[in-house]
Amino acid sequence: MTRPRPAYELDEDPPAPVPAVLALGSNLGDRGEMLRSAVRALTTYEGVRVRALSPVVETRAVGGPEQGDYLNAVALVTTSLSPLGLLAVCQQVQSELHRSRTVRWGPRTLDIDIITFDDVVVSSRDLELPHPRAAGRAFVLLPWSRVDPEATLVTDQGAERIATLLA
Ligand code: PH2
Ligand code: MG
Ligand code: MG
Repeated sequence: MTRPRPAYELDEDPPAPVPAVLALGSNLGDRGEMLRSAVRALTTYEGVRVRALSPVVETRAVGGPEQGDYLNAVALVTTSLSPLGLLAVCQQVQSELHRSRTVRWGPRTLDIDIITFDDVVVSSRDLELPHPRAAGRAFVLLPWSRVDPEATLVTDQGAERIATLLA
């Protein structure tokens, strides 16, 4: 199946604001305050509107070394930024909040990942959309399903309802 190409490139702003889904996680320090600060910081960016927030869920760490439980949440946003522009905002918020993470998959004060960006499906060196591991991650799907029960995610098997993926 060939998909229509998105009307814009990874570094090109969409012609009108588009929906995107962000996943937030923290398992170091004051985890709840870290997630709240992250959302507050996101709202200060001109090109990003936070539309809805999921409940915060506590989850066992998946992968990596032995580490503490995470608090995870999902934010539904609309953005007038390009995919790479939104990624830069996520990275800037992480560094504004002094993200600390020493090992890949290891404990971190804050992680913000783009899960979906409009209907863009792309695999580039800088960014993969949708997030390549989201479909298998309950710590993303569970909070997402709480804030948007009807959401779907494009996987290798095509678009799947996240409720189905979660089950
Ligand atoms: N993030 C990871 C690896 N493992 N586990 C949970 N429960 N929550 C996370 O946010 C998480 C993880 C890498 O980003
Ligand atoms: Mg992550
Ligand atoms: Mg990340």
